[in-house]
Amino acid sequence: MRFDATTILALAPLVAGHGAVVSYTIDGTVYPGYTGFSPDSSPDTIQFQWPDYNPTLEVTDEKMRCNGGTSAELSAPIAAGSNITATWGQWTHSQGPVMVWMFKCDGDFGSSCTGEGKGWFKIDQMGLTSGTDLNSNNWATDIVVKTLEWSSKVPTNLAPGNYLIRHELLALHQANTPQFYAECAQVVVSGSGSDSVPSDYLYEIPVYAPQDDPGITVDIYQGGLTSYTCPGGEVWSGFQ
Ligand SMILES: *[C@@H]1O[C@H](CO)[C@@H](O)[C@H](O)[C@H]1NC(C)=O
Ligand SMILES: [Cu+2]
Repeated sequence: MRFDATTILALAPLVAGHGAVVSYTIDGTVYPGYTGFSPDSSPDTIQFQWPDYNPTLEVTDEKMRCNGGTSAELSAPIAAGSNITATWGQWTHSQGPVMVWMFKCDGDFGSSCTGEGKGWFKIDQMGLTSGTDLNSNNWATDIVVKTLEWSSKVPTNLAPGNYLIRHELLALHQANTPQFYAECAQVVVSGSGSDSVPSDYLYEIPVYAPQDDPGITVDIYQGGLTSYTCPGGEVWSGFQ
């Protein structure tokens, strides 16, 4: 294929503006993620493959769960109580929350653990980082703009087992046009914890909140708003 201007224009939507998690760091070890756009030559990773890093716009879209990926070949060990740091290849939107979710597999990874069912729970989230002004850069996603990273603690008392971990950025820079970006990876949690999450804190993805949830359909420019609540509930306070 000849690379002419038309080809470049056709590829441009894939590389402009948005972003995806491209690696994970756990206890100093870097686990490369899916590199995208080259499935045939991509090495095995702990991350679900994804077809593009365009935004997901509707809460009911299947891509909400893991950006279209279904499973990965590898998994990474993590001790309960350790942090996992996700790294994005690029990210440019400074308004919106970061939410990190996990899902306990019944057994093995692969086709028996695709994240279907009411099993997703949050381990970490942040909306505004400070102040009360939604029309500002005081948002968790601005930390990702500046560092291309987000670090989260896997709860110390989380029961050991195979888990999916899902990093979600929700970009709110276009009024009433939310953009979701989510990727998933496979981790094996070790430890002696016994916490399983109360069912009130478990969600199905999709759909963890209605499209008209005020945390999703919000005009950050309208004025008068002084607080922001992430959609999909709180991190369970019983976690340690
Ligand atoms: C570990 O993750 C927590 C959030 O769960 C964060 O507050 C803390 O800063 C992280 N620690 C490091 C060393 O990144
Ligand atoms: Cu974008």
